Amino acid sequence: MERFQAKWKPVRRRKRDQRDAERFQAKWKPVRRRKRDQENNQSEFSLALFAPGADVILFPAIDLKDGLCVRLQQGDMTRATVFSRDPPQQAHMFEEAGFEYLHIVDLDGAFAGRPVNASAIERILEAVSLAVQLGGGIRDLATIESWLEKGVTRVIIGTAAVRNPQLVKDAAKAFPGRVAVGLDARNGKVAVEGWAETSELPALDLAHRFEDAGVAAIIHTDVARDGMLTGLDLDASIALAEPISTPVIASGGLASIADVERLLEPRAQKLAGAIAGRAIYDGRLDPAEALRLVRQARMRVAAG
Ligand code: AMZ
Repeated sequence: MERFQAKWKPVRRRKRDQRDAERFQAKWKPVRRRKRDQENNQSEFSLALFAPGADVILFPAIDLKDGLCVRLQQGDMTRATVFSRDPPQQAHMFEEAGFEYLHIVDLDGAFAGRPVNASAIERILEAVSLAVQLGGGIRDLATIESWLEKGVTRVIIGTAAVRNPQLVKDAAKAFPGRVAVGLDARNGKVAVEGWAETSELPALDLAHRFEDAGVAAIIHTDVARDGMLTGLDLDASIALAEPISTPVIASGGLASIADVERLLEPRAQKLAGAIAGRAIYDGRLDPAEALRLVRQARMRVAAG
């Protein structure tokens, strides 16, 4: 940790100077973006969203390939369907539909090991005031810090959580509540590098690895189901969530309102939410109906 601080302090100071300069420009920032920045800076914001049992969040997904919104099948870049050529407009539609938290993946970034669709992501951040979690190609602290400063609510670390677990621990400590782990499972093992590779690491081991690190959430994706509309594998996500205290978000295969109903059943109460992709884009899941169920469930929890 000391070495980490020594290495990162000067960068932080530089960033702070930069931030001071930016304050002068703050009044020129679009109102929407300022609202989200404020919320992100209230450190309890994302933590409160994940108080156990208090909330379930349905995240609409925007996966970016070559600057466009696509859905893949099982993470295969050769099986991509373009659903929108205008990512900010897509994000705006999700905001208008009533979603509160976007899930964005820089697919080219996940393969390249560095951000590739940064300009599309920055335009999304300017266009909406939704909270945003972002993954794909985030492999070092400088990239994490830079995205958080640009208004991303929390970053998702996938490959580096396997290859460089210390990064997750350092980042979670430096940015409490703002670091999530992407746990992409193929046959029980963790997939990395855009899912082009499968590591030897069992998914359950990765979940346990960060138990004390202060990670905000684990996003558990079943690679075989992703984009296939087969239904979520809630059993697997619940089994992963049961022995750990980190909130788990289920992903991969969400197909219809039935998945949302099952997510809200008492047996799934350890789950903090789910990601919806293709089902929204091709009209199988009506956002209004899904969000109504989520809100009803919240009111039930609030009423005790
Ligand atoms: O669909 C894919 N091929 C894919 C995908 N959706 N590959 C990676 N990802 C997502 C993970 C996680 O959110 O689900 O990218 C993120 C991990 O990126 P990285 O660069 O940290 O491994």
